[in-house]
Amino acid sequence: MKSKKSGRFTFQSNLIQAIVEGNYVKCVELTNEALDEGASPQDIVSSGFQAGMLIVGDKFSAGDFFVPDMLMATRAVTRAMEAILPHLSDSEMPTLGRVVIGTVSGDIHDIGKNLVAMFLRGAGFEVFDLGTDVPVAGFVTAVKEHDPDIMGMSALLTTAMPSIQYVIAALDSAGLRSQVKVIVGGAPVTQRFADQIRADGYAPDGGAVISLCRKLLGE
Ligand code: B1M
Repeated sequence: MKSKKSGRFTFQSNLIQAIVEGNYVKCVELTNEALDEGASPQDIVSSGFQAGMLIVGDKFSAGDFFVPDMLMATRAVTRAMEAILPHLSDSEMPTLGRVVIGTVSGDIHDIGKNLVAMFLRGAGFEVFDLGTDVPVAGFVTAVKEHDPDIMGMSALLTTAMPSIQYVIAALDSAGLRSQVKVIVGGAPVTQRFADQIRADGYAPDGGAVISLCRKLLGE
């Protein structure tokens, strides 16, 4: 699956092009082909989905793409995500732990968060997905309701990153902070930021989230 010459996956450039063009039919077709040829869901996500969306974002920043272009690319990746789903889930697996996840207040980006939730479910975690633009109180209530081992917050907008801190402060005030491990992620989020706000962990992608959660639960 990896070309010896470049070290790149052979599906990569075509899949990236299909995402940038917002061609969801092609995107699903190429994802299925990559899976048939033995690429792992993690490879497809990082070398394809994330790489393609990075270009879409750059084009948006440069003024070459507009919101409808981003939405077409979103549709393409969302459809392709459905294709990798059966390759992740295994309902026979015992539950490794309970995770509550959501995109923080002010932010409606959900592709990465959905992928993280899919990866976690596939790895055997029970996941409660709170959706997007989740208010601070929504996270606190979910911790009370679901008693999760881990609570994950995703942010794609730099302007939404402070919400993560507010949630951690609210968990503290509610006396819940020590009961749950808090993990954070999303394109602008870094390990440094996670350390600054005293989160328990940071993961750069869906694959890394699984090992992080297992580590936090002492697996
Ligand atoms: Co928006 N957007 N967007 N957008 N958008 C970004 C984030 C941006 C970087 C684009 C750019 O300008 N280059 C920019 C933010 C700039 C900034 O904050 N500094 C931006 C902007 C400005 C905006 C609007 C303000 C545009 C406008 O309206 N003028 C607006 C804001 C809306 C809002 O949220 N209030 C907006 C809207 C949208 C759409 C609705 C059109 C659409 C989102 C659709 C959807 O999500 N359903 C959209 C999109 C698609 C993007 C880009 C192009 C792609 C995001 C994406 O899906 N990436 C994005 C550019 C970019 O990020 N490169 C951009 C693919 C995905 C697989 O990766 O989400 O990073 P990612 O997730 C990864 C990891 O980060 C990690 O694992 C995932 C899988 O490997 N991860 C976690 C994610 N969450 C995690 C949680 C964890 C651990 C790991 O633990 C809990």
